Amino acid sequence: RNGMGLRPLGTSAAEFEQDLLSNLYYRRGTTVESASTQDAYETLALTVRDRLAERRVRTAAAQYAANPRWVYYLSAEYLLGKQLEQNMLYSGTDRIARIALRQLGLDPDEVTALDLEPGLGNGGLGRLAACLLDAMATLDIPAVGYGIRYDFGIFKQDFQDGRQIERPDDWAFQGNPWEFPAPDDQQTVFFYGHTEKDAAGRTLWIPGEVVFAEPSHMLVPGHGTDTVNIVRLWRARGSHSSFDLSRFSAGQYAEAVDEAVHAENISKVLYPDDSTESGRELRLKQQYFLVSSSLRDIIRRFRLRNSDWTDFPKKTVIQLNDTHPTLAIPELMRLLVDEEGLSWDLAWAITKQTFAYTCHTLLPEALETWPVHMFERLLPRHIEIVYAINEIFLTEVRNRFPADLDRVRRMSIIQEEPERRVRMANLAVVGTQAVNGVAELHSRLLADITLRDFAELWPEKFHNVTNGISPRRFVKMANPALSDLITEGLGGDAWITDLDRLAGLEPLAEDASFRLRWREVKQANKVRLGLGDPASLTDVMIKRFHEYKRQQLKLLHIITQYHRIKQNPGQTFVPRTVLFAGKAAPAYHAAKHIIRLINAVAATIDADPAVSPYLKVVFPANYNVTLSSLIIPAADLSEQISLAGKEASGTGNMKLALNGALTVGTLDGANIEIRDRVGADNFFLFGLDTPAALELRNGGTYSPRAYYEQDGELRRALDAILDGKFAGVGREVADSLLGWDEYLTLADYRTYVDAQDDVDAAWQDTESWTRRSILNTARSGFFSADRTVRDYASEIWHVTPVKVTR
Ligand code: 26Q
Repeated sequence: RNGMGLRPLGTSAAEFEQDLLSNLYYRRGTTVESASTQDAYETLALTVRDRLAERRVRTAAAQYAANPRWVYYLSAEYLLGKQLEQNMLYSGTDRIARIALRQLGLDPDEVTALDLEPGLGNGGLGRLAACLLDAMATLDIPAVGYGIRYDFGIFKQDFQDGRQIERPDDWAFQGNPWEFPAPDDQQTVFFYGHTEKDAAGRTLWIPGEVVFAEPSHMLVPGHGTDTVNIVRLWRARGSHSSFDLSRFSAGQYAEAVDEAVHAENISKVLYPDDSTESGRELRLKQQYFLVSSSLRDIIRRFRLRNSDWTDFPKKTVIQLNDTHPTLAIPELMRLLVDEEGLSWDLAWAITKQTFAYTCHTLLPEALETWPVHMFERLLPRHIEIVYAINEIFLTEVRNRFPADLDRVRRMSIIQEEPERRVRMANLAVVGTQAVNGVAELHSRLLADITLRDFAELWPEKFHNVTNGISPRRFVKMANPALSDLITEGLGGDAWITDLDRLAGLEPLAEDASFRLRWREVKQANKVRLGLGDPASLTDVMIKRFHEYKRQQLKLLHIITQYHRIKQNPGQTFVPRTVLFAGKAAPAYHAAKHIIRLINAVAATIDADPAVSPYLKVVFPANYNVTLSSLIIPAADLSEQISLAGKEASGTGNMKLALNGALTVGTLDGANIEIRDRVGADNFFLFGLDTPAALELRNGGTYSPRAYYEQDGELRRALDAILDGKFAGVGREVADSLLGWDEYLTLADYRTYVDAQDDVDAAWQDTESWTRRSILNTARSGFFSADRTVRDYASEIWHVTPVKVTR
């Protein structure tokens, strides 16, 4: 019996089978004979989930007893990936579950196929949040993730005539067996209204709308440890008072619930924007909804073991995942000053010590700002607090830099021209004890350019924490065949939680029989993926569509290769399968034109028997964590070709290198750190570096026409598009490249094509390519999210693990 006095759940297939039957009967109310596949799936999920419940209970008890410093990760997005396979792996039930299902006459693959991916994020930032939660649990760090339980996640992508179309992602329509509702911890969130001063001079916020925040959580198990943390997701519910009884009594039944329905819109849908576009009030409402409910929950948890507010920062660090949760700063001030009666100065000291901010961009247009008129209408008390913070802050700036009015204007939390807006990044820097970028180059550019004024004022506040990825999700689970080979090569599987051990593979790069097996695994992964000839070089570009990422540059290379093949009949070429995957924000027209052109080029090549033996372009729809896990293990070549100085870090680059792909890339984001580690010989470098790109861009001398006129192959590629050779599609793309192209695509074209020629040459030496592939894996252990979390823990959070014992 365990500590709860319960019979421990069995670890044999027979016991698992019994539990399946029992859960099917008592929790689904059915039997094997009449169960649908959905019944079987839900029951399997519950049975697996139960195997983590006891660990969760012990984790909560151990963490409570330790009263430690907690990490609270606030993020508007989480891309957790499918839960079933992960929870089977982490609970060690993968094998017995499959046996038990078969015993009951069920097909395990058919049942597990019903597991859906919660797409509660857009891309890199959301997946990073999930990888960090995984690593925190694996390292026994007491942590809770807070987020929003969107009813509709990131849209589903389809193609119609090569065009992206979007469909809603009602991922939780059938219910979500991984979720634990926690109605007792419901919170109340206020919006709108006005402020008043009471007799004692204290400010009161009289809100105009009341919304309930209903929490549920999902389990975040650690690997190879008993820790099971949680991610708590909030869902908006109309309050009882939003039920309009007078309308109801007057027979206006639908109108009576208008407000409640309206309130529930807050958590209805994830905004599908990547870096650009903002300004929607509902988005701001989502942000405050997340922040307000999470802070109240954090304070509730603090009070379980503590009573003195000065202890709050000792027991709490709140990491802001980009500026999306930055309203937490004025919200904590409001709670401490207005509701708890603390002095402004004490509240400000506590607040600043509590928060840390991670920035994920360099693009100035991606820095979040909100119109003051919208902000003050929605959050009338918070705007007063922001003004007060700004005043004190600007006084400090004026004292440090007397008579530097321009600096004061630049640093102000309020932008004045052309319209008054709240600058969330400025607020986030002012209200936190640490600011970090997500790769070395990015952190340097933040301090030197984007946030330079702030770094001059507070140099010690600025840090780098290079991103990392979960080796469990992206190696062990995504690539079981390679994982088995690595485990065999290293004589154990300790690498899964100690990724630096991959270095032990280096000598095996010289072992011809190991290389052969390495190739066999890659080959098998290509067969599993089932796109393109497994013997061909699999060249992948998988990421959100954005002009700065430059899918259009890859496309120019493809068209060039197409022309070379057509022009040289009878010559042989290195066969390639180029695989694109990714979504474009629905309103991002330039990105959608690129998608459409890729599909048109793919069709043209497919229809041309002279070319298709050597070149194939595939573009599976609806890229997500699940699809990435199939593609990454099959990749030979990783395309990381953003304009230098634009990609904060990238994390797909790390996943691909760890799975043995070689990178063709620019000196951007974490590419630089990957190249430093895997070695320049094992990385195909090309393109302008950041200083050269800045100079060309800002010098006003970039002339795309000049490249077009000087380079025959480039001219041919662009002319083909302009002449309508690809079903008449894509002229917008060519026009934009030849017009004012922010991303200097044509400037990098020639070095890129040359680098691709080097790739072809390298591919022809199979043994040498395999050696380099192994070295990419062996030398990429640094990019484990475990290392990232250790960096946060020691440099920013100052937290220590709490071991969960029996
Ligand atoms: C903002 C305002 C309104 C609506 C949406 C948004 C919004 C949503 C998502 C803005 C940005 C994002 C996502 C950004 C993102 O994914 N950034 C990536 O973060 C990765 C993890 O650090 C980096 O590796 C990538 O370089 C960076 O682009």
